[in-house]
Amino acid sequence: MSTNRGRRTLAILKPDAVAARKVGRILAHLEEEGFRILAARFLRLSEVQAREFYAVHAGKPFYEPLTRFMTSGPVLVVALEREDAVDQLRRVIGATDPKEAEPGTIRALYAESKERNAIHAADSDETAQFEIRFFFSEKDLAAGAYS
Ligand code: FUP
Repeated sequence: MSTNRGRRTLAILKPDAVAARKVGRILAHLEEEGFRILAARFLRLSEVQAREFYAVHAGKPFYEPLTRFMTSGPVLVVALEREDAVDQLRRVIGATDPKEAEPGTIRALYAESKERNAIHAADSDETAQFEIRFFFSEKDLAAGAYS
């Protein structure tokens, strides 16, 4: 299983976090929580990419503003590895709305609002597989393997 089910997940540091120069702090936070960076890409999502990436939300009232926001500036896409990666990353980022996020979580610390909430994280192993492959090739991931 080449994407190493269970041990890998995907995060996107969103345009608000990049614009506010929080990238270094967020990556440090992730590393301190035991995640290793397997692969990273700094890019600007096209509208087509954003719509496909968030296709699960198509038709919801926040879909258009969400895809507009996600294409509004550069993002840092990161493939991460640690034990129980998906659940652990969800814990570390906190609730969608930073007002409801546990103190000390990335969204509580760095997000501006529910709409501009600093970081995306895959929400299941299946989604993580899809999202990692959306951005990274097998070669990209192999390059980040330490052992
Ligand atoms: P999360 O998994 O916490 O990122 O949240 P969702 O998958 O429910 O939503 C994806 C993104 O859509 C959120 F990060 C922000 C945006 N969103 C809104 O703008 N308004 C909402 O009411 C819900 C989500």
